Amino acid sequence: MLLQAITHLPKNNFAFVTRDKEVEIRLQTSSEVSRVEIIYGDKYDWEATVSKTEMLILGQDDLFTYWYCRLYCPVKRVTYGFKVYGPDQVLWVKETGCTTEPINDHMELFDFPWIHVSDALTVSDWVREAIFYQIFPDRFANGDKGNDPENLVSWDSNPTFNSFYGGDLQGIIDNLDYLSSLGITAIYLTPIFSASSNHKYDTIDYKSIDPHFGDLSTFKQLVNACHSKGIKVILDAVFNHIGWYSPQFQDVLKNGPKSRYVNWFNIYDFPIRTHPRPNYECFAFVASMPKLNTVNPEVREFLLDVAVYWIKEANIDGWRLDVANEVDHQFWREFRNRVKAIKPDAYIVGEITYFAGPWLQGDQFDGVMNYRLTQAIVDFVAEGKINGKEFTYRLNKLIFYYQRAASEGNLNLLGSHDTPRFLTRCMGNKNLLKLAAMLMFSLPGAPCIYYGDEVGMEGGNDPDCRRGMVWDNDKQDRELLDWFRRLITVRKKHFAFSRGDIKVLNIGNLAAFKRLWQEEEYLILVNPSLQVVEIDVTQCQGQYLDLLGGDKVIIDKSFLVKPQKGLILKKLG
Ligand code: ARE
Ligand code: CA
Repeated sequence: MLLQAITHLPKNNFAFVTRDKEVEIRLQTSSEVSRVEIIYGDKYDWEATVSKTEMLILGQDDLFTYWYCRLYCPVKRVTYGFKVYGPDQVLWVKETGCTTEPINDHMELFDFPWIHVSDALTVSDWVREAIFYQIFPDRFANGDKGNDPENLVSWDSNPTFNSFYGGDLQGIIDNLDYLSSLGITAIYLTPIFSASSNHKYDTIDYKSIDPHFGDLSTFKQLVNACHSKGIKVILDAVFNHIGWYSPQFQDVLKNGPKSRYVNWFNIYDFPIRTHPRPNYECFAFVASMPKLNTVNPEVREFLLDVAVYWIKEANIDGWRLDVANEVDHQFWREFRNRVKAIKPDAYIVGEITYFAGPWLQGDQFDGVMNYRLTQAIVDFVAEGKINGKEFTYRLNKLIFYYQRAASEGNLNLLGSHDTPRFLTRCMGNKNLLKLAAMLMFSLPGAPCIYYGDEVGMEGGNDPDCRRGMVWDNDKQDRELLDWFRRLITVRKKHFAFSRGDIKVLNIGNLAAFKRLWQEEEYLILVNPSLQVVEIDVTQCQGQYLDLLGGDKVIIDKSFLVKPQKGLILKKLG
């Protein structure tokens, strides 16, 4: 048996609180392990409490098998070890190592000392069940010509880095019925505070709405109108850096080392230069975005006040955190405490394109923009760079590396204002976009539609992915819109998709997984390839209802999934 493949440590993604008195324990072994039992008990009452239970397979890939179980622990603590069945031997896995010695007492085992729900990462029901819609305000709808910037370009022209389209908050208010009828329950707006650029990531004043978008009163109207339709609103917190034209950075430019804001930034030397590269810390090497020194208590207080202000003043429902992984963890811990103190179910979602486990332990974010999943779906569905098997492996890893609540609290997306649009990535092949959407709407995590994807908008990298929203019915792909509407309806109607367990299957060269909720069972099969895929039916025989097509489907001795075809099936009986 490959001993070095056996991996476990309490806390983090291997052992975490799921709810009061319950922990989920996971173990990674080599794929040759056929069975694992967990031996567990209360260390203060070992003899009387020690028991044993079978672990289940969460997923498998070419190298590993990922095991899990949930333990109910009435005394809120648990000490445990594993019995691992390999091809040639049975071993006991303890914190002190792997031995052939059975577990006799608790001394050498793993310990989860106390189950504190207050330490757990938990996900609000509204987030897990939400259907998000991302809006880039300058490009969604122009509802007020009176606030238009000078030098507007025409709505259907191709974006450049500096073009303004005139979209605003009133435009969003005017189109809330559209979002409602689509089934949207939350919107995420990229920055709306005063800033010079069209994207507004270079903040001038965090407490005022950019005049091109409206004012405080328009924003309050927007939030109220959303709330009355059951739509939550989250804003973009750009706290890693501030804008060149902010009063703070302007003061530093003017007064140099004597500026009272000099310690708000990390400036290497004076005078300030921007070429060949800025001589101060900034976002990437972007001179117009000087990085804030969030270790400075004054800066922290300034930003935390902003976070609280918009919840109190306008009743927003959460924050998306820009460049979240480049701001210190301590700042985010304070941020969480302050935000949750006034709105416990506020959604805090970080922008992290890499593995985000350290931010998803319960003390910082509720979820992250799940770009790792986006990438897997792009590679598998849009670009065909990986096959079904490799996609399954990546999905397994994502599920195993994150706590369950993190997977459910992540924001799943097919693209954003920073990436090419999905339809463009699949060279306009609408079938592939439909399959990708099927995955997004049936996996754990809140799906987020990037404005216009639902009507077939295209666009390459930034800034091309930020074209004006297509409102003309004749130019919208109504059939695609209907597909999105149906997927949203299915997701909302069946709780399994937002709350159920997931079991990824390796049953052929396609994406296949089950969602399980109470007595209900769903099977999702997605084949973006140009080949017919025959699946191994042993794990999924039965009668199903096709939730999108409405037909009855029988999976019996053999079953074929057609090329570029997907199914969302509900098991009958
Ligand atoms: C734009 C162009 C640049 C150009 C620059 C010129 O994209 O190519 O050089 O303009 O001024 C905002 C604007 C952008 C603008 C940028 C800088 O929206 O249009 O750039 O400011 O002025 C990484 C970070 C991630 C970050 C992306 C952009 O990890 O945090 O880069 N995303 C946020 C926002 C952006 C925003 C900023 C940060 C800055 O969502 O919209 O940009 O506030 C791979 C990498 C990631 C990388 C990602 C890029 O996945 O692994 O690390 O993300 O690509 O999408
Ligand atoms: Ca306008």
